[in-house]
Amino acid sequence: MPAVLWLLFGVVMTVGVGVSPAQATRANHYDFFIKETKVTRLCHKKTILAVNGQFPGPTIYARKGDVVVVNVYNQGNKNITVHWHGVNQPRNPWSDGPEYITQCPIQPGANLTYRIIFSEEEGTLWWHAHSDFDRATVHGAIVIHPKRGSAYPYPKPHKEIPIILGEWWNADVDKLLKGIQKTGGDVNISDANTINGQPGDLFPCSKHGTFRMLVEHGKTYLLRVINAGLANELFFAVAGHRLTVVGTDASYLKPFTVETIVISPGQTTDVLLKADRAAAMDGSGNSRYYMAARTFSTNTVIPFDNTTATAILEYMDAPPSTGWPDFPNLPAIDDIASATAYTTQLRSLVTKDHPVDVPTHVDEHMLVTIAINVIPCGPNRMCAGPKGNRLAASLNNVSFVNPTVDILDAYYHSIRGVYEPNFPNKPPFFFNFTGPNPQLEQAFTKRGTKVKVVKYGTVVEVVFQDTAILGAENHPMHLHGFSFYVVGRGFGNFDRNKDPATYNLVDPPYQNTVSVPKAGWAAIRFRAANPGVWFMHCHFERHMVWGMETVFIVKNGKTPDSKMMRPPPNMPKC
Ligand SMILES: *[C@@H]1O[C@H](CO)[C@@H](O)[C@H](O)[C@H]1NC(C)=O
Ligand SMILES: *[C@@H]1O[C@H](CO)[C@@H](O)[C@H](O)[C@H]1NC(C)=O
Ligand SMILES: *[C@@H]1O[C@H](CO)[C@@H](O)[C@H](O)[C@H]1NC(C)=O
Ligand SMILES: *[C@@H]1O[C@H](CO)[C@@H](O)[C@H](O)[C@H]1NC(C)=O
Ligand SMILES: *[C@@H]1O[C@H](CO)[C@@H](O)[C@H](O)[C@H]1NC(C)=O
Ligand SMILES: *[C@@H]1O[C@H](CO)[C@@H](O)[C@H](O)[C@H]1NC(C)=O
Ligand SMILES: [Cu+2]
Repeated sequence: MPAVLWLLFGVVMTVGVGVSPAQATRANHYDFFIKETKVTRLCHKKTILAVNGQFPGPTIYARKGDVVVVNVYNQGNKNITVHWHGVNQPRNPWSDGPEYITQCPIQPGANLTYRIIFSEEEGTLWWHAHSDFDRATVHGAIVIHPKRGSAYPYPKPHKEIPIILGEWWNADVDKLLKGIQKTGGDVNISDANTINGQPGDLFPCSKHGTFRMLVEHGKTYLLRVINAGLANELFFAVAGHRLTVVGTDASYLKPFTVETIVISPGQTTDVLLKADRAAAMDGSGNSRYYMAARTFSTNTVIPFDNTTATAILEYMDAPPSTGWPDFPNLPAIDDIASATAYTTQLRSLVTKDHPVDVPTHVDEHMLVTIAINVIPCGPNRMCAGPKGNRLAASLNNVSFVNPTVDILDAYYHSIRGVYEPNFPNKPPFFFNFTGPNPQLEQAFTKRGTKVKVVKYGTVVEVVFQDTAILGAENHPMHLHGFSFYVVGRGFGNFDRNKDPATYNLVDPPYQNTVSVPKAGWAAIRFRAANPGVWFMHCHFERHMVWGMETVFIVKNGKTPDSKMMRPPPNMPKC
């Protein structure tokens, strides 16, 4: 493409504006107006739901330990809720957000004040709609700076840039959901992966919007990378630059340097990038470098979005170069070995200021199998799932059914018949979970609204076990209300006699979303010292809609500060 045009567009294109900690001292109050907003991507004009007319939505800034108030006004045409992903919300499930789990939806014309109580989180998180598929467009970054007077455990970056990875559908996402609810079939793949809402200039009609990050030579930048996508784990890299990973899910890591990061829906990754390309300065090489995000698929048998989203890193003080920007080397779409090598490097920082508290004894062991399933078609229905059934998904062979009154309200007010307190600690029977060709009858699942009730302070270990039922693949499992230590991860069937010996109880990563490996397992530990009702679900949106989830109810403790807060006024009614 002609360089002159490029430069011309450059002036009007979105420029990555970083916010340094010093600038981020706004009042801790935000107004979110959710409404239909017209946008154009891939030459398609479309109306999406968006917050304050922005896509992605506004960034929330806080300091560690702050309380942030967000007034959400539903000026759209459908029910909605908002979730503050990765914020523990101690004692305050009321503001957590998942529809029919902790609240009834905010109906059109109504509003709700969310109180977001930050505690231990420091780094990057994000917020998103937690109803239907609306988080496809209703999402944004949460940046949590250290407390005033404390510093990052790494050299202060020159600027900080949120990099929100997402997915774009030309179709209306609401129609996608309605479609699968009708047919029982799978969701159409997205038309593009995106970086900060843009597919990038490799796509038609996408030059103007392509996200550009201007850098000065010699300076270091903090990229706050978020995977807000619905269906794709992603590889992300920046041509010509290595990335030093310093945090994930608002918790610091021992720094390590890589060419490519892997990030699952729900996860965040903070990376430092040093703008150190001398060639850019002497004009002998490029002054522009593509950053790129592409799907990491562990089940290429099913359709997946095989597109590459790009943005551009550009040296603002270098002579302009004329050619195409350099392109990063990304691992192959299905390169599980690369992804595993990356994930194995995640280790908590562990310093005096950032200690870990890994539970060494466990009160309650849970083995939770993950499966894609079917449910029988039923009369007079179209059934586009395998063998004329409807697709479903389960944990321990229970496919979760959303109630019509929220579970938190039912728990708090002792309303009977909304949920059953008997989510099982293990699958109904043991077989070679990861072996080939499970029997078709194993593909059927029970359905129910079963929750797991634990006493305050219980140390819970959950071993997630992927199964090969209707196809093994990675699953990004997310827990509300807690971060957890990912103490182990492996392939094959979890062996309770051998595998715990491989656990990392010294410096495991502290995350809110773990990618359970395809035909493998992941072990997490957390102390249930947060009373409330907390959702746990796969962060692949269609798996969640199919029922791959359950709920933890953590009972009140004995002291006042181990009891749930009282409900705020004006919780929406069902
Ligand atoms: C917000 O909702 C409350 C009822 O929950 C209502 O009283 C109030 O007027 C609403 N505020 C606005 C600005 O719409
Ligand atoms: C999904 O894709 C199929 C095949 O391309 C198409 O016929 C259908 O309209 C799409 N569904 C939606 C909701 O866009
Ligand atoms: C993905 O697309 C590229 C071309 O962009 C093609 O070479 C490759 O074979 C595709 N991969 C799959 C698994 O479809
Ligand atoms: C389970 O199946 C896998 C894949 O075929 C096989 O490698 C493994 O040995 C089996 N495990 C057991 C315990 O049979
Ligand atoms: C799950 O439950 C269904 C329905 O009861 C049953 O048919 C199926 O065999 C069970 N599958 C597994 C893997 O437990
Ligand atoms: C919106 O929420 C209300 C309250 O739960 C519910 O009665 C209604 O059916 C919902 N509307 C839709 C379209 O789901
Ligand atoms: Cu999943």
